[in-house]
Amino acid sequence: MEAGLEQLAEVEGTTALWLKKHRLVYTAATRHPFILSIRDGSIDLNSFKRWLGQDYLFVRAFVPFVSSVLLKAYHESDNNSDMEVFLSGLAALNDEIKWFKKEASKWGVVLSSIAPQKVNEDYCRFLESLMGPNVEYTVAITALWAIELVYQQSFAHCLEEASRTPPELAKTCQRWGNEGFGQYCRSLQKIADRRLLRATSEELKKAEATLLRVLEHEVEFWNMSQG
Ligand code: HMH
Repeated sequence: MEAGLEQLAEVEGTTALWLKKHRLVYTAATRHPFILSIRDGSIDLNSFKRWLGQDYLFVRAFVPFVSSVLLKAYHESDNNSDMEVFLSGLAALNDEIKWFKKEASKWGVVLSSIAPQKVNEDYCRFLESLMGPNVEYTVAITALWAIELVYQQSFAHCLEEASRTPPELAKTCQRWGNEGFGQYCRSLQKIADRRLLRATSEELKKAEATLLRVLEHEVEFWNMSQG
């Protein structure tokens, strides 16, 4: 990294700098029309149901990805507490999968008969590409942080004072928009920033490119859900 940027990274954090640098795609991912339609109450419930079924499949692929990050932390991390952050993430995902099943039955969505759409398959394949032992811990934690951040920022937006989120979707928004999940995202960000400060320029390049790919996949996922 250049000298000036390096100092800025220490103060602000590399991840915050990257979000500023890539704010167009970041905003596209966190203020997507699908999310805005939840927020203003105009959401088409078929879109919501499509999102619900597809996201259940995504989360099933996301669990092994988070496990792979935990495994990397066990082998590579310079900080003991990283592993505990991922373990709490996995515990939350256990709860989340149960929630998806309950929510799906409430909406009459039959999870066992849902086929992944191509956009979802592409995203899951991308996750798989990040699971291998050849992918650095720093790159993987950057991806994990970004994936969680998009949902946290998106759904928190639907819970703000001025929002008109339909009551039957409030629980969904709280799942990712609640303060505890916000705290989890900040823990992930802190780990990512700590690692990025010590990363080689090669790793930095890979991590930044991975962040961009995540944001693009997230935009595509919302597009797919909206239909
Ligand atoms: C597509 N991105 C997608 N689904 C999720 N459940 C999350 C992020 C956050 O867990």
